[in-house]
Amino acid sequence: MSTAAVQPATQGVPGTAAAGAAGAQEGPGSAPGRATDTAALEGAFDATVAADERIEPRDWMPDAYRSTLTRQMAQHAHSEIIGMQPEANWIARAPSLRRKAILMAKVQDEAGHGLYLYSAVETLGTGRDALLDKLHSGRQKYSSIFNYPTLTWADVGAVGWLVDGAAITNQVPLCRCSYGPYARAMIRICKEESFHQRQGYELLLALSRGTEAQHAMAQDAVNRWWWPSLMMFGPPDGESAHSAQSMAWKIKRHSNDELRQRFVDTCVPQADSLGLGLPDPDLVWNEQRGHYDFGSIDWTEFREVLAGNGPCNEQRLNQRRRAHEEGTWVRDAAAAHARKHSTGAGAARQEPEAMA
Ligand code: BYC
Repeated sequence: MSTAAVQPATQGVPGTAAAGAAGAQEGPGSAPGRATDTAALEGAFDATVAADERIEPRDWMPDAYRSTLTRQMAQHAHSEIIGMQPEANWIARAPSLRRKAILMAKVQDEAGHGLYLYSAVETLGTGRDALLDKLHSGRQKYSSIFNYPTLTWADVGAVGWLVDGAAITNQVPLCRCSYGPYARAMIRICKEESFHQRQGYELLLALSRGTEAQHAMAQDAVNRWWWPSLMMFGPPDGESAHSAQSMAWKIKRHSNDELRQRFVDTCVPQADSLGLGLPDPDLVWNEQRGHYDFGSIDWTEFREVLAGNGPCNEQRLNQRRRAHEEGTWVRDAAAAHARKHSTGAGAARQEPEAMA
């Protein structure tokens, strides 16, 4: 999609809920008329959200809704793209052709997820160049999890099982997000994430049932990835700046702590089946709550990673900037090709038709 073609769509268009409300305008330009217009637009927006229908790009939406979505979706897109790096680290060293083919497909899927999401953010009026600029200059975040290193082959399994597992837990509810393009992108992404999670689980199972050294390697990877995976869900509810409003707008359907608990409850029996332990002595079933209790998360570590001081923050951003620079010729070539087809050869081909 051309970034230049995308403008913030702040006006309702015919056939949408917000446009219906805009149709109820009073005298154009008059102050009381403007106030009524805004109230009607807000009413239509609120009604759409309350009815569990989708807000679409050309519908009127509050500025804060637009900027919250732009922030979350952009950071989600950045996470997918940066998230290619830790696993790509192992493509050339995968232990078999089968494992290499699977890992390449997974990393390519992540590039695809980033692209669906960047396209979805563009429908809110911010172009891809501006989004990438914010990532490269550190003004927008990406998921904390990708600032940890993949030290052994077993880490590829742990990332698939735990990181993709956490991502699915977070993203399945996003398929019902109130913003249509995000919800639709998430449906497709979640299908692919399920494959990713299963490949990680299957890889870890093979190692766990392998030699003693392979089992130990799998356990070590799970020990290192468990706590950072729990941090993926964001700060505790009491410290989550955006949750309350995002839930009221039905962007988020569950709080950070609810999803974290759901993830823990899912993982414990899976770890048992894998024959691997989880590195938390406080992990215990609580009959009364109907959930597992778990130990406290090191939020100082989380904040440090967000502040840029994780083990790989610098490496990840430098690699991303380098990849962007090295891809300049590809973007230039694609733009030249698009220009040629909109003005030159393409236009010439259309002439006879136009004359007919
Ligand atoms: N890492 O008020 P809160 C994948 C920030 S990739 C970094 O709770 P919110 C995969 C948060 O942004 C999947 N930052 O925020 C790819 C906010 O800061 P700003 C990635 C975090 O938005 C490749 C501040 O902390 N998934 O699956 O209501 C290979 C306060 O937080 C994190 C998504 O992006 C974090 N973990 O809730 C394998 C899902 N947590 O923006 C796998 C979509 C919080 O004000 N995103 N922050 O500067 C979401 O669901 C929500 O944005 C979050 C946070 C749950 C992450």
